[in-house]
Amino acid sequence: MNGDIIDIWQFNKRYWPKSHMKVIKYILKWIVTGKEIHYITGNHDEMLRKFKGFEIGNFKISNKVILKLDKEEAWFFHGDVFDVTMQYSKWLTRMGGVGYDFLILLNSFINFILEKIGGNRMSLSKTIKNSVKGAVKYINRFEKTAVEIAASNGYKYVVCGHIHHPNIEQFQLNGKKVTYLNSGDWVENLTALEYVDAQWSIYTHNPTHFEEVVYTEVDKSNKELFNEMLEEFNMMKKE
Ligand SMILES: [Mn+2]
Repeated sequence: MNGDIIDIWQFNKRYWPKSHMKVIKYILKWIVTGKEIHYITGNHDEMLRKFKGFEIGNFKISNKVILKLDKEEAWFFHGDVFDVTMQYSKWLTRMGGVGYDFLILLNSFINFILEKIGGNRMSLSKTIKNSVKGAVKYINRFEKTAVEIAASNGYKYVVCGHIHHPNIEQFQLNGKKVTYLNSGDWVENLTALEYVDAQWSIYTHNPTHFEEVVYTEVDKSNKELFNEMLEEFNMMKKE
């Protein structure tokens, strides 16, 4: 999990949908069944950076991870570290953080209006990323920086997130081949990276599949769980 899994700044005690709990349960199930899980910190869950190196069973929190994949080394990190070093353009470097979030908010508002008046939904951030010269430069610069550092350290793969731009691309630098990979996001692209049989690919989720999955299992509400506990205690009190 390559950063920004939980948006701690947006965290709200009163808003914790069952679908979120389901994801946590799923990850817990992986931990219990012995799957190795790395939680890499991002800028939205930067509070967890305090717990860098925390390990419980096969679950580990880190800022970066190096994995051996078929004798080659893959370097994983979120990517917000470049926000400081690139200093390319102030508003663009913040695109991965505040600026992008604002764009998504504005976008959902525009889509809300568009749907009301019978128009088609649109992706503002995709339009901006693909048409604004600076945005394209920002993405290129991000990719280049990652590839340069990966090449000088002898990593074959460099795997990032942060810039909401899914991509798999081969680079050649001073005779060294480096594959740049970006997992994209689950805000608008709904993408993840998969590595199967020594082959990388980008998984794209079909948004129409969400409903089917989320409502198949009947979960108990917090109130139901509390009442269950209450019953247990009441049973204890009986003479
Ligand atoms: Mn980020």
